[in-house]
Amino acid sequence: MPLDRKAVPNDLRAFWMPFTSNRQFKSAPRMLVSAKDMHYTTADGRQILDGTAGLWCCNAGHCRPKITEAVQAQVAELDYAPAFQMGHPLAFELANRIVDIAPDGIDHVFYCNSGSEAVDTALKIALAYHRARGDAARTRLIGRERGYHGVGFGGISVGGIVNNRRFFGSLLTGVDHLPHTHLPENAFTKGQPENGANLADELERIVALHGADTIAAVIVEPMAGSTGVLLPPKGYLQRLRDITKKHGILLIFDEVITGFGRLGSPFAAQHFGVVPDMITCAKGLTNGVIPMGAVLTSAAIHDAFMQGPEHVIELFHGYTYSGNPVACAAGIATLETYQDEGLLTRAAQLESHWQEALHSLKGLPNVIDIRNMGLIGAVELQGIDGEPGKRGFDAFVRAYEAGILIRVTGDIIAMSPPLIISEAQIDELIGKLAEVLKSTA
Ligand code: PXG
Ligand code: PLP
Repeated sequence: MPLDRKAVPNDLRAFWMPFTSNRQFKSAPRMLVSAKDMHYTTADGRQILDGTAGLWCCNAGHCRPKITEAVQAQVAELDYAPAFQMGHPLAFELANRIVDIAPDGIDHVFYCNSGSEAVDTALKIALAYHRARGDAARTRLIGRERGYHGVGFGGISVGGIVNNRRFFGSLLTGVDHLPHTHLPENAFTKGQPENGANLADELERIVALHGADTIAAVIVEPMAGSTGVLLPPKGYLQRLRDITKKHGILLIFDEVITGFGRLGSPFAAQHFGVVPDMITCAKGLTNGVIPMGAVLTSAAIHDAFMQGPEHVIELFHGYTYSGNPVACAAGIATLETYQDEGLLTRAAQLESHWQEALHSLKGLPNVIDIRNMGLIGAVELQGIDGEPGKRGFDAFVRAYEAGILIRVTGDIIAMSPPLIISEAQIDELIGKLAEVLKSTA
């Protein structure tokens, strides 16, 4: 008998769900069974407008034919090839295509399987790079408060989220943090905030404390998505670049969310006109269809490793699934879809409509801030005293019932729809959210 994919399981116990309130979910499941373009279909047959591109990853929308067909063909042609000491053509082709759309000065691609792995890979490359150049004392890593860099030990160490410190022990040593850039005086700013570029100068303080010659790298999200859409003040990223360069410190942009068109350029680095030494990416690289991440590096970093006897492995790092053929096929078809449909710059065209729609929510009950950039938006709600996250979570559940998918981080609603969204669908998304906010007052 063919598998009935629409059948809803009646035993939900075995699957321990990630970043989920498992008991709440299992008491009232939100089950998705199919997807097409801008919509999910639920197990009870409802259409849900996707306001989050899955988890910030389906930038071209869902079940796009070119990607589906490429994956189907590849899995039947070459399912897997060993990643170490062996190669297959698609891995090279995809790397070249990524470099083609990357900022000038970014020339090499190291594959992994997720954003978390990309972050840990980039941190390891930074340490090994300095060592390869005879600068082995540079071992410190600098992150930022409220940074999210995935769930590996490296990523949670440079990240700035209290729950990771509370639950998972002492983490990596030799890590310090910049202050976050989220200032109350920037509330309700449309687009990039004016105040706060000077927060980058805190790096000078950290350098003065530890000594530049002990610091390997600074890692930041050019725009912090996961902890509630925290925007970089005007001039901030340029200042970080200037200070890192002055002190020989590598700058890593974690573009797991901002990569692949989210801000209206292929990468945020291009949008802000600031080129880091490394970029981490994942998510939109394969439109979320097959897990894949990557670290993009400058030639200077890559070339520093290419020395010594030729049979020796230059970088002692890699994953069983680095450059998996099916993931590469998905990546190539994804980049073609982005290019065919102009999606890597479409957010720039939609930005003003998106911004005005979003800011029309100002004045609704409990709305204390609205932030936007590219095709990303956040609506911050006043938390309920003694029950942080409750108002946000209620809004999320009601939104799902109303037919829209949003994300919440505590009491902050975040949205990042597929880049194929129409202006009418933006109006529908924001209109339904307005009704939800009125009803959760
Ligand atoms: N870095 C950044 C900047 C991210 O946003 C990761 C690393 C980790 O990627 P993986 O593929 O290991 O999850 C992320 C992931 C949300 C949300 O709704 C954000 C992420 C993942 C899931 C949900 O804010 N960001
Ligand atoms: N654990 C064991 C026992 C392994 O043999 C391997 C890989 O061979 C790994 C972990 C790492 O797995 P991956 O390469 O998929 O990250």
